[in-house]
Amino acid sequence: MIRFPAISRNFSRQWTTRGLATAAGNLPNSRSPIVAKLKFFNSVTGSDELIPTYRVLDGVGKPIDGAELPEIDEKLARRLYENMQLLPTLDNILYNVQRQGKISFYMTAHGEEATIIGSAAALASDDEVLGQYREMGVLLWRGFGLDNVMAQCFGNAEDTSGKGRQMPVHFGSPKHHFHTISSPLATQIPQAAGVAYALRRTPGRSSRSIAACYFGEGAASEGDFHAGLLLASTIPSPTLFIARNNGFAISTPSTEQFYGDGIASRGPGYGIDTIRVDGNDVLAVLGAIREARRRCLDQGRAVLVEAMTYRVGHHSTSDDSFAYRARSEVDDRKRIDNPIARFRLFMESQGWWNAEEEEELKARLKADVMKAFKKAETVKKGELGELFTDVYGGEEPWNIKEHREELTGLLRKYGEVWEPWRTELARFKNKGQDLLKRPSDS
Ligand SMILES: Cc1ncc(C[n+]2csc(CCOP(=O)(O)OP(=O)(O)O)c2C)c(N)n1
Ligand SMILES: [Mg+2]
Repeated sequence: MIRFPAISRNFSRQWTTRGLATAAGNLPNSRSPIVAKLKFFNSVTGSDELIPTYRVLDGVGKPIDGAELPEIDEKLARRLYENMQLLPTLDNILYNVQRQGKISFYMTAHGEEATIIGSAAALASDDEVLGQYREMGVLLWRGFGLDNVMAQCFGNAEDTSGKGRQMPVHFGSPKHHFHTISSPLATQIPQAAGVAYALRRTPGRSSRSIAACYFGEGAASEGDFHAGLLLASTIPSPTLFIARNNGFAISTPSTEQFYGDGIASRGPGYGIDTIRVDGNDVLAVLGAIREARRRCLDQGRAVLVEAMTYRVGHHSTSDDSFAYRARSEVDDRKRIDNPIARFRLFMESQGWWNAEEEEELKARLKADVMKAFKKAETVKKGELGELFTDVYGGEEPWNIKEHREELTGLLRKYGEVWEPWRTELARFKNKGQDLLKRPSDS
């Protein structure tokens, strides 16, 4: 039997009716109906209109006319709100901690709290998550905890993500089904299609778990984006692609990243169910991701969600975004459709929140973050020799051995006698003695 591409499947029902079978002609690889008009198209809506954006709340937290509110009770609403508020609390403190030189790097999620927390809440806690780097909120939602966040950012001996060997915010936690972040953009996209395929083939997880893959609209310019979507579409797997369209890839505005209708327009090209959602409306994100997840499992196929948001913060601590965008634009975006303020107004309208609770929450979150920060600051880095472990499985290769021996030699030469080395070594557990005490390599 000839298998036709998924994109033609809308016609397959009509194919069975005699009249359309003739109208479809005898094309070699498609059931595309035959027309006599010379008509080009450049829109996936079929009406030359932009893909619409699904929204539930207006800018001041009131359900819009005809809005389909996702099922939510007071307890879940509070949890959503507290987690959304935790992100800027952590971001503000860690951003400043980087400025003080205590950690080397940081990335905030300012402006994207609803996209991150709304989607985290819609996933099952053991769905596999492959993030880009701005999705720390998903880990926090799953109970990773502030101490683990701090340990990773400080790269200290308690860092369970990578023993202090990764840049800050490159979290990973098998326990929380959160795959380790890697800096090269978009690598997680084809990996997610593979993870979802593995889930499909794993008894006990098949039809129960999905792979959720986050990426920015900038990363979607990489070839890996197309490879990943094609893979998930042709070798079907429950992969939920979540594009955070926050308007920028560092200094490149989204207007310069694509000419088509955003990222969503690409989904139907791969035969993938797609929706565009207001990423600053946590209820819209919750509803859209829940339905997207249901479809992933129901059909065993990929789904694409494009969340429209705005990166309020600088790209990272290495960036000054006012070099390429106006301060006034950012100030406007902080006010318009602010994801946190908007949801707070909704909560208040339901009688689920008030000014007193707001004050108490902010004070509590700040105290919690400060406590974790102060603790992490005092913990030493792991043993220096850990630098060379876990890189490869099996026997240690010659190049790693050579590096370790070179460092050991330098330690012998400078470790005690040169002040910068003494100071640096004092930050490590055992001050590098683990390397010096190793039995001779040769
Ligand atoms: C393959 C690759 N190219 C370039 C970079 C440098 N880089 C890091 S983040 C970034 C911007 C990504 O933008 P986007 O995907 O929209 O995510 P956002 O930062 O907006 O969340 C770039 C170009 C990289 N890390 N990897
Ligand atoms: Mg972006």
